[in-house]
Amino acid sequence: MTTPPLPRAPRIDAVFDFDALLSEEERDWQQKARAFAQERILPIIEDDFEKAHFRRELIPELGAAGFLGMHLSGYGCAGAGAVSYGLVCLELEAADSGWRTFVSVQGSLAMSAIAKYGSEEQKQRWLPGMAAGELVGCFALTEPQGGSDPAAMTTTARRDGDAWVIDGAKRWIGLASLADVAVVWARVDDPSFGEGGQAVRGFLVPTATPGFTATPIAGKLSMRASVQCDIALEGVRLPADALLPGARGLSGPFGCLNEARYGIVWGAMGAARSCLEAALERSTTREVFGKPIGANQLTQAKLADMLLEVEKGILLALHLGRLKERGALTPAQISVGKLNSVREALEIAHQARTILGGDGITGAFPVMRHAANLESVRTYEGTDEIHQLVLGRALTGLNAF
Ligand code: TGC
Repeated sequence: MTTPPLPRAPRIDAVFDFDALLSEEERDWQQKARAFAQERILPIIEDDFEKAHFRRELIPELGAAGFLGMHLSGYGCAGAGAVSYGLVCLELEAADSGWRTFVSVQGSLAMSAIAKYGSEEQKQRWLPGMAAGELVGCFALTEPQGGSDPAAMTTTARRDGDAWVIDGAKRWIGLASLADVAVVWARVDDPSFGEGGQAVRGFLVPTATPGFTATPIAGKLSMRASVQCDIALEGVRLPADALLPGARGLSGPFGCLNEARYGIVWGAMGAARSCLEAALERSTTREVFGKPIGANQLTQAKLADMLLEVEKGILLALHLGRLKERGALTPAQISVGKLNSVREALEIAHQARTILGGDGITGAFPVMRHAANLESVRTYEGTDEIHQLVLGRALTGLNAF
């Protein structure tokens, strides 16, 4: 007797009519990013992850698609809405967190810093090339002793005549070894904060400047298809106009982190959706004990719980996106989204792996790659604990840092 064909898994995004909540322009961005992910990233990503290879030649293609700094206006940027940007993050991260991270570092961090705090000359010099993917930027905030407390920064910039001289070290800086320009945050003497006062200021450092060295961090078991670096800054001498005039104090870099964290709220749900799709497909195509594994109650309970969190996470992301478009999104709300999306995406990846059985640990499925990547996403842009404490402070009014 031949076994009848098993039913095909339905598309997850058809379960709720999420697309009905989007404008035509938003759906266009979603479709463009989904096509890019499927045609340009998915065919090569397992191999790149295995070989720890970053495929630099895709950068101009991301620029041509309009994804780089797409939420910014002017200077060659697309001027898209926050929801459109979020949908692009989701679709790219459904392929791999490394490529969503590229778009985040370039657009949400480096380009946002220049757009928010740069002079007109700085914007003209850097933004059009970065939007086109001809120039790459990085964002150097985190230091080797830890990333959670940027107020403990030790990198300094001092005046020497008309010049600035920067000394220090940064770690876990995405794209630094490929970058043309680094947005470097450093401590500067600032008498406006009283005698001996200091402020954190941002500098645009062309990476060809003597004294700037970026070294890719080897041995990563996560984000293997992207590049994170150590940076050494040894007597890096810059002209006076390297300073970003519009940022003074930690609210400068935090303003950019808000942008990147917002993208993660969406992006992590892309990784989660990809894991659920893999588990769902396997549930209807793999038989154990004479029936599809998806016919078992325990498997269905797992799938239902996964669906619940993907749908809730995407709806939360949409709500935050609409708030952002109204200019009403607060850092505490972003913390809710970042904490929830990454935590739930990781749980979904782990549950999906159990449904895939032994094959789930291989590169035949994207699930272990997503799980490994999400460990990085959980840590950067504010750990779970940082976001819990931001929310604890918002609830109690008491600072527990
Ligand atoms: P505090 O020192 O009291 O405040 C400093 C100033 O910053 C303001 N601020 C914010 N402004 C805008 N958005 C936010 N989310 C902000 N959070 C704080 C604050 O109002 C104050 O302004 P002002 O004008 O009064 O001076 O700091 P805090 O107590 O508010 O914050 C403490 C804490 C722990 C929440 C903060 O330090 C924090 O968020 N820590 C986590 C930092 C983090 O996410 N690090 C990872 C960065 S990831 C990275 O660098 C890699 S880039 C990605 C890559 O390259 O791959």
